[in-house]
Formats: sequence, C-alpha cells, structure tokens
Amino acid sequence: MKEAEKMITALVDVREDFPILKRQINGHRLVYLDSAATSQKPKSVIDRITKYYETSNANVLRSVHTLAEEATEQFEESRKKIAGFIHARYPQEIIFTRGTTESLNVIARAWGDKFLKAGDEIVLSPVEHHSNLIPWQQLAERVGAHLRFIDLERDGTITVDAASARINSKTKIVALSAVSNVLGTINPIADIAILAHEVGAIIVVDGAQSVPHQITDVQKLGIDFLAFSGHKMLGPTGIGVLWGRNELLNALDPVIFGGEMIEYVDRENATWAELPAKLEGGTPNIVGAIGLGEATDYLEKIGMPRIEKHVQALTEDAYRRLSSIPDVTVYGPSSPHTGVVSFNIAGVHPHDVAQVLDSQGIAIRAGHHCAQPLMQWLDVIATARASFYLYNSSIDVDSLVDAIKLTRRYFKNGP
Ligand code: 7TS
Repeated sequence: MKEAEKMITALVDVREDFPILKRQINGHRLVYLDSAATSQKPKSVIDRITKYYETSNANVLRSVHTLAEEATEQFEESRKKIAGFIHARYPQEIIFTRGTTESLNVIARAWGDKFLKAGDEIVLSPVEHHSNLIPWQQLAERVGAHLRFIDLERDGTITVDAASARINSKTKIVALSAVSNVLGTINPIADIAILAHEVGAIIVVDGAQSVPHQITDVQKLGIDFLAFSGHKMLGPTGIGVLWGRNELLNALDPVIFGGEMIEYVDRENATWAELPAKLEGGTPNIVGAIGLGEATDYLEKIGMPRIEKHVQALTEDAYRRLSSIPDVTVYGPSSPHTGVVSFNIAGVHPHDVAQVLDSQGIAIRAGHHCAQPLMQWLDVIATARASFYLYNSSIDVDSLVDAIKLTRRYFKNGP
C-alpha cells in the first residue's frame, strides 16, 4: 500500500502543465474526472498547434514550396513518432483517421466487405462501445454474417476460456476493446489473438481506452488491426489512427476516393497509391497529426509505465473507497481495474449525481457511455463514471469520495 500511495501522488506536478486545470468551476478547484470521454491538453501540445499555424501551415504531400515541404516533413515525422509509440514495424502502417470510430468503420468496410461471406461469424463482447459494435452489425447485415458474443464473468471480465468457447472455424473476425470504457476491465488480448489466429481469423482491437494508459506493442500483442483516438491521449480532437499489419493494409481497397490516394487516373479508371496515402484520401488533419505526435512526446517524457501504474493505483483506490460507502454499487472487478470507475447510488439518478458533483467543481460523466448492451447486462439504465489520467491525484479521489457522500446524504435527508 505504501508503494501505491507514493505512486498516487508522484505525478501531481504534471497538473501545472495543463492550463485548463487552473480553472475554477462553480467556485471550486476543477477536479476533472472525465478523461475517458476526452483528455485535457498540455501546454506543449497547445503551443505546437499554434506554432504550426504561425510558421509552417501549408497543404501536405503535393506542393514543392518551402512551407509545403516543412508541413509534409512535420506531418510525416509525427507518423513516425506514433509508429514508435505503438511499436509498429513501419510508419506506413499508421493511417490517420478522425478517431477510433472512423478507424473501426474503415476496417469493417474495407476488410469485412471484401473477405466476409454469408454464414461467417464475428466474435465480440457485450462490453463493447457502440463504435466497436454497430460497424459489425452493419457488416453482418450486408454480407449475411452472424455476431457471436463472449460470455462475461459475473464481475464483467472476459476470460480466455470464455473467448475460446465462442471462437471456431466459422469465426473470421474477433473485435474487442483492450480496456472497457465502463468497467475498466483489462482484456487478455494477446491470448485471444492466438485463439483467433488458430482458426484463421483476424483480431481487431479497439484501443481507445488502452493506448492512452499503457504501453502498446502491436507486435508483441500479435494483433492485426488497432484503432485509437488522439483526443483521449492528450492530443487534439479530430485525429486518430488505424494501425494494421502492412500486408493486411495492402490487401484493403480504399473506402474514401479522391485526391492524394491515387497513383494514376484517366477518364474511366484509377489506380491506388502506396500506403499510407491509399487509405488517406483528401487533405488530412495535418495539425491534428502534428499535435498528436507532440502528445506522444509528452507521454513518453513522463513515461508510459509510470502513467499506467499511477492511473491504475488511483482507479483501484477510488473503487475501494466508493465501494465502502453505503448505498453505492461499483461495477466491474476491484482489480485489475484501470482508468474508469462506474457506480450508482441507490435511488439517485446518475445525472443528478453528476449535477451535484458539478456544483462542487467535479466533472464526471453520467449515462450509458455508448455501451447500451452492457447497461442491459448490468440491468441498469445508466451509471455515473469517474475517469482518471496522469494529471489526477489522490486529492481528486478525496474530493470525489466526499462529494459522493454529500450527494447520498442530500438525496436521503434533503439539503
Ligand atoms: N471505443 C471505446 C472503448 C471508447 O471508449 C470510445 C469513446 C470509442 C471507441 C469512440 O471513440 P471516438 O474518439 O471515435 O469517439 N468513449 C467515450 C466515452 O467513454 N465517453 O465519451 C466517449
């Protein structure tokens, strides 16, 4: 416990790097506990965006003037940094998209429509965010494939055995989140990847909640595709990544057609450019990509192992302390548990909880968290959710716990 306590306070200093955290909300110090929805941005990322627009703004990959060359160089430099951040083999395996949602839609369209046929199976879990469910529902409808769902343990975890029970010779795609955005569970992706490959299926990983929090090594994980969002890992909104193994990305046909993704065009026909351009039709989010590169620099400067330990320690501490409050139900396993804590106070709607907390300067999310099938499994309409990142500390957990006690008293006894 001593070790955990040290870690919980070790990163407090980084708060200074995030200008928005100086804000007062409703007369209180801002306690930002909604990083699973979007993270705050450090000054270095904000400055990098401004610097790009003030000094190097131009379109990329086309003109030969100095600004265009500088913009292209910075854009491609960022691709290399992000490739390094997730241990991709080649920078061209990083395809810039708008975020996790777009990346998953591209895989479902480009891989699914090409390689799936009627009767094939897609294995998912009931905890998936709608972004890792609806593209597969739509694909199944288009090609006549079937969705199969891994059974959850009572605490919401996914075991390798349960995955194994659903994966069979009909399975063509296994699509799973590495970390749940509601339960904070950490899924055994590397082991499930082996099961998928044993039957000749591919594994697609939704890394929206894992890439910001832990070291991601796509080669060690042995996965085929990974989707993640820049805005949840200190980068700007509107930029994300689709990573795929080079040979798989090469096998995909583009889904967005137009400028910059072609090799040759005549009146009737066109041929495609090499990766990554083939899958990045149109002017990309240049400043977004550069900002995300800067965000990975910042994360690496602090150190991903340190961030991972810090966030996990904070989350488990919050889980433990909230669980001990009467009338409070906390969802998911107590450990390992990272990033988010979802809970309810008996008899109080989570939106009311969020509102009382906001009056105390505490930002949390309440709702179904874009995971309605999981709400159905939990048998709740919604939950309150506190989520943590490197700029949070045990002081924030104290504020959360005090405010939840206050909310419970308020609704039980009146103001
Ligand atoms: N997958 C997971 C696991 C997520 O948590 C989210 C966003 C997405 C996909 C979609 O990411 P996007 O950047 O394309 O929108 N999750 C949340 C959340 O939990 N609260 O707000 C957004």
